[in-house]
Amino acid sequence: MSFTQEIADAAETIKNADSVTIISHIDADGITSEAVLRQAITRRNINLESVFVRQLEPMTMKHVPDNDSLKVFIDLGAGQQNLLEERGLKESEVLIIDHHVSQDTDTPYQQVNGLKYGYEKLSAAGAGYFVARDIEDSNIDLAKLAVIGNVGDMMARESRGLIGPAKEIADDGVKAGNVKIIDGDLNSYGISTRPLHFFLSYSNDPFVPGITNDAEGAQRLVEEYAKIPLRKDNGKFRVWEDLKSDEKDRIIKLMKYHLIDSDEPVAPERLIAQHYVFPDEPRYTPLRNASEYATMLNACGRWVKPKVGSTVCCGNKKSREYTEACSEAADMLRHHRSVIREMMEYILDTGVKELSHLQYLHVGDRFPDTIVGIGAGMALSKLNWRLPIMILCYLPDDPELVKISMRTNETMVSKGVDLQAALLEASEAVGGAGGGHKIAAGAYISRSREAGFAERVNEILKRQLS
Ligand SMILES: [Mn+2]
Repeated sequence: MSFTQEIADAAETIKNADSVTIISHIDADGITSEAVLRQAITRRNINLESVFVRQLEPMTMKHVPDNDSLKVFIDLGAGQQNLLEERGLKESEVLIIDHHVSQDTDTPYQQVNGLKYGYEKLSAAGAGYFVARDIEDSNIDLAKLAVIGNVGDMMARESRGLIGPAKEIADDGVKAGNVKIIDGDLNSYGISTRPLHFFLSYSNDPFVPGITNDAEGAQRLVEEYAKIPLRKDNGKFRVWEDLKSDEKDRIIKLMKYHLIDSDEPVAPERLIAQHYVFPDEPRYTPLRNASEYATMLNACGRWVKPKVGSTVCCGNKKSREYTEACSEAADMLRHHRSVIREMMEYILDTGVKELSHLQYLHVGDRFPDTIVGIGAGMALSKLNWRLPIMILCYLPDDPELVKISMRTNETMVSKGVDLQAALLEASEAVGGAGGGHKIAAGAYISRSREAGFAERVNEILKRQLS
């Protein structure tokens, strides 16, 4: 079996189905996965129903309908095949499209998963896109959504651009005309919406002395040193996307000079990344580029309205439904940001506890567990970046569990920090479960095993850095 064969078989399975149920995850990758498949399936006039779940577990399995439709599990399912078996789902009624580690079960469910072919930087939306493209060549317009899913799942993060099959998808988007790849751009978030000086001052990985967390410093760099106007003719602040390429180059060059003042050497290439812009979306909105679009979808998911995100993704732009979904998604994004900011301020005001290789704080049940990881990442940019941050919180719907979220940065990853490995080891040792990426990871452990957990993780980080 090859990945190409898995994709072709999956396309065949879908084409032969009378009706399909998509079961997907509520984050940016899951929402774009659903939107890609939804369009590929409805374009063939196959009946379709979609279900979103926070995670696939015994409690949420009940949302999977009991009918004779083909159940397509996407962005989840590979690691929960025992649940599908327990539910009595037959091999013939299941298709899994996933990028998580697959579980061995007696029933050989049909699966598309790039992981076993070494494609670690391909998200579920990416795999789903290949299936959609196999169903019909004209589905290459859906590549744009898969780019958002890949970027949302941090597939571009380590290499500062999409690679391998995920890059092929971005190239399809260029062919389709709704994706523009911008090379050699600044590795920072908010190219379409953030006022220029804030955009630069939020840039924190790598930390740029005199610019990161210093909006005035960033403003001086733009106006005084680069001699670039901060505002447009109408008086509004410019955004990064407004800049001409020679203006961008001047700023990047100056940022590189600032890096010389770093406490320790930072490779200047770390400032550079590839961006994915969508020319068919309005300027100055989060819809305009992959990473801001992904944040908006994550906001929809985290405030439990994944279907609003999906409606935006499917982009029937003339419909009232679409317009309403866009404004609802924008509201969720605003709310999302304000709660995250509140949480970051709480972390900074309360103060973290520092261990030799870790800083941590328990926020109890003050904030929704779904945003704790992001708040941790933002707080880290204002704290000692050398110490990975760990935030513990309680879950509103499960009094037995503690959720752990960890964040670090590229510099620490390049020194050997691997949060996924650390949390996997530490949580398994206390009967919990963890996963994620080197730079960002999460875990669930029992409340009864909470004491001493930070010290346990600290020891592992110490070992990773030795
Ligand atoms: Mn995913």
